[in-house]
Amino acid sequence: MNERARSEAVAHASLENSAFFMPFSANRQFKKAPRLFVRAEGIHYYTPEGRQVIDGTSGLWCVNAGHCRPRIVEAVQKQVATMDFSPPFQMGHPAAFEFADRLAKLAPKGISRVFFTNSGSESVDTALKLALAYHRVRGEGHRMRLIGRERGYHGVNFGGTAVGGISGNRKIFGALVAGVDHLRHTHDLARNAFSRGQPKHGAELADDLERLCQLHDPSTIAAVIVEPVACSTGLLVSPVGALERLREVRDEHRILLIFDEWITAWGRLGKPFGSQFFGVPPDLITTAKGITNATVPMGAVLMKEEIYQAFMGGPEGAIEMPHGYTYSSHPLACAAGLATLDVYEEEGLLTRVGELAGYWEEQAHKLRDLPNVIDIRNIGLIAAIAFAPRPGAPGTRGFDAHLKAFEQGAYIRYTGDIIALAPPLIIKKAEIDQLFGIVREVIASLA
Ligand code: PXG
Repeated sequence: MNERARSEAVAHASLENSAFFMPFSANRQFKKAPRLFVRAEGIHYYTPEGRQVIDGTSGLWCVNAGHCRPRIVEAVQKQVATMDFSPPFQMGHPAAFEFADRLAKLAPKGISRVFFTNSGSESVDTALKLALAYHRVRGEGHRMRLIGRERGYHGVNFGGTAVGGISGNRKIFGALVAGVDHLRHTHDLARNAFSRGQPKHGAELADDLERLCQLHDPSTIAAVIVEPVACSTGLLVSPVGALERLREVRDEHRILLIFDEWITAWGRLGKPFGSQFFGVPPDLITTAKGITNATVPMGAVLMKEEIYQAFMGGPEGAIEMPHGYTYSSHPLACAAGLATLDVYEEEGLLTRVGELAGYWEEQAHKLRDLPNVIDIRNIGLIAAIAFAPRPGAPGTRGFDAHLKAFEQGAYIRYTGDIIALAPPLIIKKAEIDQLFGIVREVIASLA
């Protein structure tokens, strides 16, 4: 056994019976042949045997400034040695207020208040509860229905699973939450294959919101939640005009529009938030991830001033929002978040994609000539490549691409027969070439 094989064997020997029940993973398959990372720096991961792997998906779409940035690492180290935890209910620590104020400055106009959570899933469930409670405190408690979109992903808590539209994530969890309905998804390969940026066709599908308002009566609807760009389901960019249409229906029926910006925020589209990129203002934004460069888990719900103010009408000593998490505004997360904003600002990362997106798009669409490629779509610093499924074995081409890429030095996400790329925003043009070079070889070698 050579040195590399031995160290891999040692690293893997003990995993097959490990107690760890891995999330969203094929546990038995993985534990037989694990793929492990032990170190990360910049745009690279390193395996136990020291192999360098380009991070083609920013971890899970979250390490926007690249890995182990010294400024963020030092801020967290300093904080953990100074104050590890502070209770967030009826107590506070200064960094939480400072961080919220800095986030509010980056947010779209009119969005001025911030509620902290620890993940995207918690942000979504928090936003849905805020929407229901907002209507209730304004005397419109009959607005109880929540609308999501087919193929949408809004995390894994009960509310997010219910408004989510990926059937595989819903079907084994019972009835979920009552009073939820869904818009149709906007994926239309026949009309939109190989779109660059927003697809041209499909805005009319957003008319579903008006249809559902008429079906249920607008006065029963609290909120609609969509991802401006649905990423988990394989990159579905909202077609030209679709988000605007949702906004019009929102204006007409006074329902709340929630954009789930777990991925589209933090510079991924070349603006701090995707809603600024699309020019469509929502009422609430849910986010997580890039908020701390994923160094410490954190999420947030950002909301319009009038939503916050609606809760401020009762007696001053009353708790306005009976909701929150023990780790909301955790000191380590706030320290990581403040340092992350410093890095974003100093390096211009929240707008850098504006310069890079054209080059990225060109390189992505060059893969069109490869066998089995049925679609390439992109926006900002994201691209997805869809393969024709193997007859009788859907999903296996996507998984094989993921495995082969890992062997050849690139970490890429896959969902079914679609691979997704979204590298850290610090990536250089030569590294983009290198990433697409590996992806080209991988696709060419796929049977
Ligand atoms: N909303 C959106 C839009 C998301 O994409 C969540 C909420 C949930 O976030 P948390 O932090 O609770 O996981 C997400 C998460 C992938 C992938 O590869 C996507 C997510 C998570 C893991 C993998 O597509 N999205």
